[in-house]
Amino acid sequence: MTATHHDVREPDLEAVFQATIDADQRIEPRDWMPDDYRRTLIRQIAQHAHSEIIGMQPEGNWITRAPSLRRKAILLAKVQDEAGHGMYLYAAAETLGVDREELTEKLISATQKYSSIFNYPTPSYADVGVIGWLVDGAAICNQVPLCRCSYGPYARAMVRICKEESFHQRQGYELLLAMVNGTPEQQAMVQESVDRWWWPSLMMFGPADGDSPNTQQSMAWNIKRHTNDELRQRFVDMSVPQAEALGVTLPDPDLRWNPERQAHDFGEPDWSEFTAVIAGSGPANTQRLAHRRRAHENGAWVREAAQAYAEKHS
Ligand code: BYC
Repeated sequence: MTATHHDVREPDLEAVFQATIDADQRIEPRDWMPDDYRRTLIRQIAQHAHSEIIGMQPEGNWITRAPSLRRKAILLAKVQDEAGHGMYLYAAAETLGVDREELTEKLISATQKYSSIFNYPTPSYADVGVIGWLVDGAAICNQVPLCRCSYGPYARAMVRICKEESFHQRQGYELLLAMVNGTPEQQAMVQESVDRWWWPSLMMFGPADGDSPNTQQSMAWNIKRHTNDELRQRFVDMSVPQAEALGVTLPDPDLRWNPERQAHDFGEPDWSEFTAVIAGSGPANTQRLAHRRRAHENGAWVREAAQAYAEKHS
């Protein structure tokens, strides 16, 4: 049998890929990459994009009921940023050879995941502040290291996203500061909301390291730079002084400073809840996907018109 050009070149290409990773440099769309590297990135970037799009819903719930014009303008801007983040991320995924249409189909048919956190309801206006503080805070912890991800288009998208996420976190914290300095009812609303969001925020970092099938390989490829547990610890350590400044209690009786480790010890999230939520039976999974599906169907005429316009002008 004669070796094809492809067979001869493959070991060289793989060596070039590995040398690029070893030198901590970037892989770009036209570079050769192993199939599993491509698959892992498509999986993670698609999930990330879907999370941004589904993540518009919990807070979007409050746009029409924000208590002032100022709060409404801030919230509108934040939710629009999330749509933008979804777009940057779908565009990054498209450089790997998938298209957005196909990814959207996978989202609305529930064959690709999105973050567990967006399957919880937002019954209280304090949730807008707590999502900004804790959920966007956790997102920043997780996403800042992704700015150094080995895949160029993803890393570059993350730089912009992280800048905007910092604004999101500040707006949440500023809202909470106003509420904790308000009436006793407002203070109680903040505490009640923190009680609901603390544990789901810790779950955003994914399963414990021993139960995370993807971490090791993703770290070897410089896609992930830290393990799930490392980032969860960093988030807890960051949140404790912020909770103190707000005068709220984090709902974990095991949370305390450990001087030996120079870090906080904390309790174990309820992993059975996490598993149920990512399997589709969280409190708002059905509602979130139904809403997304409806929005997609209602937007069909816009996509058709845009397509017809593009064809006319091509
Ligand atoms: N929720 O081996 P593991 C945002 C899945 S957007 C659902 O540790 P990996 C924001 C995981 O996918 C927030 N699924 O996986 C937006 C895997 O399943 P598959 C989203 C989860 O990939 C709007 C399995 O469990 N952020 O912040 O190495 C408003 C085993 O896990 C979750 C990102 O997407 C979860 N929480 O690590 C406000 C960041 N955790 O795919 C805020 C980018 C795990 O094998 N993603 N799973 O079926 C990542 O950094 C990583 O993908 C993760 C998981 C750390 C999340």
